[in-house]
This record gives sequence, structure tokens and C-alpha cells, in this order.
Amino acid sequence: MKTIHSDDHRLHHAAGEFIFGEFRPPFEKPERVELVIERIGEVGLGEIIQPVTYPDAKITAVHDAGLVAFLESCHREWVAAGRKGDANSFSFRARRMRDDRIPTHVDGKLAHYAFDQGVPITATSWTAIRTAVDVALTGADLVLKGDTYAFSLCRPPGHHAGKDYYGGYCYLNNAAIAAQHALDSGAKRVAILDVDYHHGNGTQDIFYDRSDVFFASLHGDPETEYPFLLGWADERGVGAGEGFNANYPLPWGSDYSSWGPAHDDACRRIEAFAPDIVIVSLGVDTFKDDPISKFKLANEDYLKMGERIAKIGRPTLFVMEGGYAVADIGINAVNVLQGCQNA
Ligand code: SP5
Ligand code: ZN
Repeated sequence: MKTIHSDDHRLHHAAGEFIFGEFRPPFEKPERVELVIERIGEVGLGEIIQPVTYPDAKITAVHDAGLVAFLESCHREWVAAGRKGDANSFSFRARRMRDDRIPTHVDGKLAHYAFDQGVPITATSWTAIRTAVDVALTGADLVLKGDTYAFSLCRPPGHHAGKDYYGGYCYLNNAAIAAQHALDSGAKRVAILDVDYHHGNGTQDIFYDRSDVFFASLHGDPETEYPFLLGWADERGVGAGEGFNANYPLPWGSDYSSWGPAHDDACRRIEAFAPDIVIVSLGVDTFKDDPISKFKLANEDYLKMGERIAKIGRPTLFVMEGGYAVADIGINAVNVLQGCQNA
């Protein structure tokens, strides 16, 4: 299968993130993608191609235009306010605070649009964020035009970004934008399978009231795991979307003996939905050595994951999400792709 990749991701390289009570080098760093590219070359997965540029309307088809404009102007506003370094929020919304007024000061806009401190914006982040969308859309078009599989090596990732908010290392929801593009290109139904360790709260938010996108996510139980405030099993969709959202929260320490059956169930639900295409939000932070996660998947489990996805039997776009055990990120991500392609 082809991989879509651009060096623009290097333009998003923050000085650090607030995590575990300290300011430390970011887990979500450029090296992640470099190691996946290296592994793709080692195993000869297929050609690596550049993205083409799509109009901004592809983004505003799923995201609030104010969010998109703010991500683009944020760092300039930060500098204009006299700040140095990366833009980050120190204030967040709580219950009963207003969300119908957007403050004019950059700190207020950050409080309005960001939901955590894991999303620093550097002077050049916007180019990386914008190109990651093109990487996803270019992959979607390969699959829509007849390729069985494609791999969009997006960075920064996207699945925590909702309609009008960003957080969790994610700014724009690459997989959701690709899904909407597929629908706008003639697909009737799209399934999104989110295997990242964290709940895909942003993707769920975007499609929660819709029946044309079925969303399934396997993740650390929100009782004990980030993003904490969404991802329980009783979230099944609302209105026309009732029954088109499926969450599989799993406890810390889960290995493939419990992850595999949950994945099989999610894949069966997708088969019953009969999508025209499948989009996999491919995070490999389920790995046993991941520094911020608590599942226990092993290298070879990612081959099985890919084999099961192949059994769904639909054209499939893989979109890169998380995965922070950099020594193994290439092996694990490419194992999924090879497991699928060789099935
Ligand atoms: C795309 C993606 O994988 N984003 C993940 C963002 C995670 N940010 C917060 C991580 C919090 C880690 N919790 C550690 C609990 C240790 N006891
Ligand atoms: Zn994750």
C-alpha cells in the first residue's frame, strides 16, 4: 500500500508539554514519524508519496470556522500579546461557564477552544496541522479511487479534536475530515475504527448525531484514563445517530486476550453496518512499553490487529494517531499495515 507523507510535520515541534506535574520534552515529537518512515523502507511496504493540497472548505465541513481561524492566527496573537515561546492555555471552561461568548484576548480564546495543556502552538505549527489534513485527504482519495488500502502518516494526530475544540496533541481531526470527504465524494456510509489507546472523543463528538458514520473506539476506561470525560460504553449516539457509536472501555493492564475479543466485536459491528470505506484511527500507544499508557499489547499483536481489519473486506484508509514508545512505533504501526496487506 502507498503511504502519504510530508516533511511539514517537522514544523510542529514544541519546546515541551505540561504532564505529570512538570514541564518536560513532548511525547508527541517529530521522531515518531521519522521512525515509521524508516520502518516502511526497511520492510518495503510500498511507495511513499506527497500529499496534494485541498481547499479549507474540507476542514470547515466538520470543524467550526472560528476554531480553524484561531489555530491559524493563534501564535501571531500570542506574540502580539508580548509572549515568548509556544502558545498554551492556563484557563479552561467548567460547568455553567459561558460558551456563547468568545473573548477577544488570546488567553481567552485559548480557554475557549483548547481543553487541555497538551496542545502547544509554535510559530510554525499551523503549516504542520494544515498539511496533516492534506495527508489524510490524499489517502482518502487513493482509497476512493480504487486502492484497497492506503496509509496517511498524519502528524500531529487528530482524534481528540472535536467540532469546535482541540486538545490531547490534536488540533484538527484528520480522520473525521477524511470521512466527511468520502461521504461528499459519493460514499453512503463510512465506519471509523479507533484503536488508539485513548478514547477518540473528538471523532465521537463530530458524528454523534449521525447515522452515515459509524464510530467504534477501543480505549482505556474513562474511569481511570485520559480524556476522562467521554468514552463510556453507554454512549451509543443520539437522535438519528442512536446506535451508530460503540465504545469499548477496557481496564489498565489489558492485553490482547481481552483487547482482541473487543476488537473482534467492533469489527463485527462494522461488518453489519456495511460501510463503503473503513477509516482506522491507528494509534499504537496500546503497546506494553508506551510511556503514557497502560495496555500490554506486544509487537506481534499488531499483525493480528491488521489481519482482523482485512477480514472486514472493505477499502481501508489508515490514519496515524498516537504511539509514544518511539523505539517500537515503526514496528507496531507497520505490523498493522502488513498484517492487513498480507492477510
Ligand atoms: C493522540 C493521543 O494519543 N493523544 C494522547 C494525549 C494524552 N495526553 C495526556 C496523557 C495523560 C497521561 N496519563 C498518565 C497516567 C499515569 N498514571
Ligand atoms: Zn492515544
